[in-house]
Amino acid sequence: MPPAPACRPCALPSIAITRRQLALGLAGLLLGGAANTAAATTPATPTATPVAEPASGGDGGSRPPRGRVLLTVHSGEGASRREELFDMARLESLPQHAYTTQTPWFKSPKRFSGPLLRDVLAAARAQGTQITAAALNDYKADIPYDDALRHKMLVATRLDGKPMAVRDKGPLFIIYPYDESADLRSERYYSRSVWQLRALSVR
Ligand SMILES: Nc1nc2c(c(=O)[nH]1)N[C@H]1C(S)=C(S)[C@@H](COP(=O)(O)O)O[C@H]1N2
Ligand SMILES: [Mo]
Repeated sequence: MPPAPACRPCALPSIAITRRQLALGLAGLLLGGAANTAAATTPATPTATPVAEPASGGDGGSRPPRGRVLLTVHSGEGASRREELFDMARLESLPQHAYTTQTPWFKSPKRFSGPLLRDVLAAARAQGTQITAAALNDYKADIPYDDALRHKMLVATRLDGKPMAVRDKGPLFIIYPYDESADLRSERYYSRSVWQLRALSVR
C-alpha cells in the first residue's frame, strides 16, 4: 500500500541503512564539494536522517512476540480460528503513520502515531465485517470493519511522540482522524475510539 503523504516516518527508505552508510553520508554532506568521491562509492540517501524512529515498512509478519503482548487479534471460526499476538516491536514493524487532531479527551490537539488499524488487521490476516474492540477496563465497542478501510484509523502507540501509560489511556488507543470531517466528531465515532485497547475480535 502506498504510504500516506502526511506520514513522516514512512518517508524513511524501507531498505536498511547501515550506521556506516549514514556516517559516510553525513560526512559527505559536511564536506560539501569534497563529498563527490565518497558519494561515488556510497549509496548515501541525502533525505535520510538518523531520527530515533522505529524501523518501519515491514509487513508485521508473524513471529513469536518477545516483548509484553499488548494486543491480541482474534479472527476466524472453527478450524480456521486464529489468534495473533502483537508486542510493541511488531506494532512498530508495520508502516508508521502520524497525524495531529483535536479529540474529546484532551484540551489541545495531540499528535498520535502508530500503525493503521487496517495494516494491523492485514498483518493478523483477520478478515470480516465486524470488529469488537475490547479495553483493559472491559469497555467494548463494535466497529464496522469498513471503518478501518475508509478512514486512516490508528492503533496509536504514541501521543506526542511518547508511549502512553495505562493511566494516560494507553498503551494502545484507537484513533480516527476527527479533524477530517464533522461526521467523525460525533458520539458514534468517539464511542468506537477505544483507549487502553487490548484485543480485537473480527468476525
Ligand atoms: N477503554 C475505554 N475506551 C472508551 C470508553 C471507555 O469507557 N473505556 N468510552 C468510550 C466512549 S462511550 C466515548 S464517548 C469516548 C469518550 O469517553 P471518555 O470521555 O470517558 O474518555 O471514549 C470511548 N472509549
Ligand atoms: Mo460515549
